[in-house]
Amino acid sequence: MFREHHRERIWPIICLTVFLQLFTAAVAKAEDGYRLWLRYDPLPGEMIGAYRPRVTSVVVQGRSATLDAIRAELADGCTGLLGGPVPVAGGVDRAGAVVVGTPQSSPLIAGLRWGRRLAALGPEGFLIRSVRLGQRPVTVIASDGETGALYGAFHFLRLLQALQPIDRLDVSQKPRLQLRVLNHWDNLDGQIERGYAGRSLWDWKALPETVDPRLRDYARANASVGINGSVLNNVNASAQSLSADYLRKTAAIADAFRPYGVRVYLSARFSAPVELGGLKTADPLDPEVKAWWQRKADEIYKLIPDFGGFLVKANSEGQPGPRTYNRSHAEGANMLAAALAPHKGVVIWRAFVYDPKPGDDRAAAAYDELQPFDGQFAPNVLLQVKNGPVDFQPREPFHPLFGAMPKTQVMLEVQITQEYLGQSNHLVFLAPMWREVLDSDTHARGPGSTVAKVIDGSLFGGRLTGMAGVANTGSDRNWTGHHFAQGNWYAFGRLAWNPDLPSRQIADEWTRMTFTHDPRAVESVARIMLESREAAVDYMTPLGLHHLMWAGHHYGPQPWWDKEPSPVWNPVYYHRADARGLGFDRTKTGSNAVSQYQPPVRDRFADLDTCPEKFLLWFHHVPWDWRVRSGRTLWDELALRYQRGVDWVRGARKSWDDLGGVIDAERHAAVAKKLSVQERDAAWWRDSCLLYFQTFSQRPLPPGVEQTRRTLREYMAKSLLDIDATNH
Ligand code: GCW
Repeated sequence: MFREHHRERIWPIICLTVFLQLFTAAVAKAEDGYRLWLRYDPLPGEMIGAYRPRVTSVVVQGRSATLDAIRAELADGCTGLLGGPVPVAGGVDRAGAVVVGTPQSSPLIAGLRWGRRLAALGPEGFLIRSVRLGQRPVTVIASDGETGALYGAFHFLRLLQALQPIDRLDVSQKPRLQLRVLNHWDNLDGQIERGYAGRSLWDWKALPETVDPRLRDYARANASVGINGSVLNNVNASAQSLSADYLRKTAAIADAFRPYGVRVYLSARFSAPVELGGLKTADPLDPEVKAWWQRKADEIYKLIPDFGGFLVKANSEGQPGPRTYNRSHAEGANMLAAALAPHKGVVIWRAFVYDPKPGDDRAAAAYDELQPFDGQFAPNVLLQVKNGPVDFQPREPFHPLFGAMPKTQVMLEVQITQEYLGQSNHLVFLAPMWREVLDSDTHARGPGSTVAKVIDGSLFGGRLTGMAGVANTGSDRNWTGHHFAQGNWYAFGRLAWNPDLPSRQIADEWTRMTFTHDPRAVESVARIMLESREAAVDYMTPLGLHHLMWAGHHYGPQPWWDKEPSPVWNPVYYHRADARGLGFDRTKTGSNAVSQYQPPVRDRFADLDTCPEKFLLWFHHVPWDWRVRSGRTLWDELALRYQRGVDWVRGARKSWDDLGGVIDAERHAAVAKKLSVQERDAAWWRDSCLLYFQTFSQRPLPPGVEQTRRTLREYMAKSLLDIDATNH
């Protein structure tokens, strides 16, 4: 009787509890983008059915921070993806175990005697194989190093997430590049230079006592795509970051990243011996300066034994450097390299230097300044070269230094954050842009001498290799501001791991991991992504135009601007429009920057008839009535390209709208809103550029190009950023 009575009273409580649980589950599942591509939501039912017997338990023998991370990631990941518990087990007690580790950590793996194969793949490489252990079919993920085992675990999860077969696995991978590094342009006050996704993830005030748990997720995300380094502070560096106080804070971050194989690096201000050490000079040949850096290096490595090294922006845009003391870049880099060498640290020296001397071509400056020093850099120095010779434009030809420094370890720098590409408002998938530079043929050792082969060391040799990406992450809940900008972080990691990976594959796997498995939707989203960069080039800077962005913040167009103190910060410097035509003559009759390329490349670019149309106005000043390949005049073609860019955004909006029922409502709405801004911006770009260039061409807009909506004066009055509060 009592029981019955009790039951009646307890029912409403049970209902309430169930309701609350469902409610919290729904809230927890908020699609705010925080989970990135590591969502681990249940896969389609038929795939769960296929995978289930092959993924029954997770066996990670041994203990260490990395092994614990592997165990947790695999158990969570498999449990989530397969819609039911995949327990952690101590040994192989059933078919379908997933066994992970190194020969050192795992007797099971040691027993397989894969030592030689594993050694050949190195501590970051891995094998994933379907084998039998004690008659039971299992999957083994093995590496010579724990980080490699972690990468293997993420690779296995990615196979599931991309619905790939896992029954007869024989995967063998190792990274093609050694340094796969994010460059954070984060200032110590929490602001991010060229950051569009909130504030810095590093809370310097709270460190080292409090380490934001979010840093673990940051490190996980990086490890999941093989990123193994993170430069914490802006290349426009404050010496403060090398002070004892800040080094302790950096050490706390390094501790949080270490289990995930992410090493920290710091940008070093070249004048730190003066600012921090009270020395009179930072001359790299001064013995006291050398000794100061050596002591600093010793101090750092005591706190952070696996510290990666220094990134240096020297004598560029007001930064101090060896040139200040009449020393060369090589002398500056080698002095720092000597301080780091005993600790196995590296110096990453940036090639982004340009001297704004009147009459110089900015695109030629880095080559002039650095190429003569080929062969003079110490063995632990890498030269970090931006993809193109100017500055992260929507399109640039590859940087001529890639084909011109055979005796130097050259690494590639790309910009993940979209400084010149619509910041966090425009959907622009950057893998195709990076592919374009990686696939560019420098002809340095005959045909086939691609930039990818230069940076992976296979063309010129070289012990150290790498690729850097200027990060697009920040404190925004979805990490990158635009949901699709996550795809650029992802793509950077995947390409740094394997610079041959097709953009299509990257787009496809990211879409499945991040949004949906619906085949129609995957197709449509991947198509939008793959077309987006070309579209941005069309509506911003078609046919080789560049640097037309609003001065300072670089959002929106300002082709008319000529008021910056340095001529090379003015758009008019780059487009050179006049009554005759448009474009920068970089051939013999102009700056002759084209001569910095190897002869076959140089000749192709220098000849108006063979120059690829996408670089036409980069290398040539072209008459308005010049007939381009379509048979149209330059002016008509230019106008139609701008229109094509706008039309593309309209089409993308429609395609996205059609996915309304397939993509979750929260992210669908957020992206839709951004796409509407992108359409407005694209039309704004078209109208202001065409109206302005028309003042030179004096020709009407061809049929098919919409009439402009405002007057040139109105476009000149305010930047898009000023009329738009949604971009932060
Ligand atoms: O792209 C330009 C940016 C600067 C940046 C510089 C660089 C960190 O406008 O903000 O400074 O390049 O790469 O050093």
